[in-house]
Amino acid sequence: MTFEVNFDGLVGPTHQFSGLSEGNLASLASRGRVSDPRAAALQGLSKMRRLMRLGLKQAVLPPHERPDVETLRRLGFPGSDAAVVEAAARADPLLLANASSASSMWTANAATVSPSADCADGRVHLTPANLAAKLHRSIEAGFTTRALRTIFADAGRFVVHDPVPAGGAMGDEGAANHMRLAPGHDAPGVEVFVYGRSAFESGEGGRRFAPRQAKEASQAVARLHGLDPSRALFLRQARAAVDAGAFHNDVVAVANGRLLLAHELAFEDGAAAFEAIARACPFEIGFAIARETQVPLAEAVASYLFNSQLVARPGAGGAMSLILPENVKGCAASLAFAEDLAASGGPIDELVFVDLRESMWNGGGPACLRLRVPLTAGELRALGGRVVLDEALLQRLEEWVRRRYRDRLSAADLGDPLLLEESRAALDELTALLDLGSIYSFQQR
Ligand code: SUG
Repeated sequence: MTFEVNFDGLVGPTHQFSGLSEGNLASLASRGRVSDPRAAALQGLSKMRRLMRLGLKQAVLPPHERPDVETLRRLGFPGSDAAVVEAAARADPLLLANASSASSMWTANAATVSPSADCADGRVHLTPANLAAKLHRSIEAGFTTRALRTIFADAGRFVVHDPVPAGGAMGDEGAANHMRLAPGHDAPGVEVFVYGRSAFESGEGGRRFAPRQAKEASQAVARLHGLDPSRALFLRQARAAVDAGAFHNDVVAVANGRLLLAHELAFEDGAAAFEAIARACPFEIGFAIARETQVPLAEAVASYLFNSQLVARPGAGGAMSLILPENVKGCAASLAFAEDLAASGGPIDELVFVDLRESMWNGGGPACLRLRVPLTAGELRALGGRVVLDEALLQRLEEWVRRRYRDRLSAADLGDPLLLEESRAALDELTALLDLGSIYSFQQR
């Protein structure tokens, strides 16, 4: 028995809107908006409950400590922790915003995961993303590696690699640019890596936005995981998609089992890319492709239609649910496409809408918030900590959020040393709830 376990990122107490992600239209449009971290965290937990009620295994990854005092120290702000935060707020509020982002909630960017069925040594391989393209995200790699090594600690079953080297244009954005097609979670699959460009190419003038994922980083991950080269495919993201705001491939495509759901303009090679995927799969697969005439790319990016979670409900004979953001309801063409899909007699027979507005305003939909990890029953039992949710733990987490999180945060609040204190107190309590030990640096001093 193999399960799809979704590891969602718990939204951290400093969730806010600083417009940090060039190329991510929602992030830029939300700059300066007042955030509600408490609502953001509860919206995330509510999505987790929906997935659990569909019969899926649901787990969490802990938020990172923010503001990240260690990073601010490396940037030259001295003194006590409170002094560091205050000095950064005075000298460079944008740097402080970068060091305060709660972006670790988007765990589709935490790592790339290959299940044991795909890997030469029969273990589950995880490579934390270096997230080199954005300062506020690049500082996630260290703690993500630590958290994954705490949870996937059993070396007989799991390998957590180091992130691939950053620098130059060697960006790796993790599972958001990775899809897996397979006859089942337990069967060997075909892993599709989607990159924006080579790290070493030049002559990229005229682009609106720079792509984040390097081909060489994707290839390194496939090598590290010991994938069969005949079952790993590397496809280039369409420049038109990146320029339209698809900063990750999961904004325009999602796969599950034998089904790929995508926009026709997702890949640079157009129809040839879909043919290459079909050829690479030694099993039958189905495509649900939205044509530009049906759902224009700009609308797909605005609705986040393809940033849905596509999941097979356990015990439902392969029937799948599509977990969509509420935004889709406001976009007629996207909604019609999804409704047609669910009525077509294909594997998707249910649409589930979730309200994730706080995350969505930063460009994070249902699929961004989760890292999919297919695990056998034995692997599931071997996880460290207490991160797989049941209703009781979910309720404890909701109660913790209600008690510990602010419901209002603006840029000016980030310089408040009390926010750092409150966040640490919240995270300290969380490590006990999740039985993670003292994983945060502030707990180790
Ligand atoms: O990296 N937004 C994230 C959203 C990540 C979405 N993930 C996937 N598509 N898988 C990003 O652009 C915005 C933060 C800010 O602007 O404050 C941000 O980082």
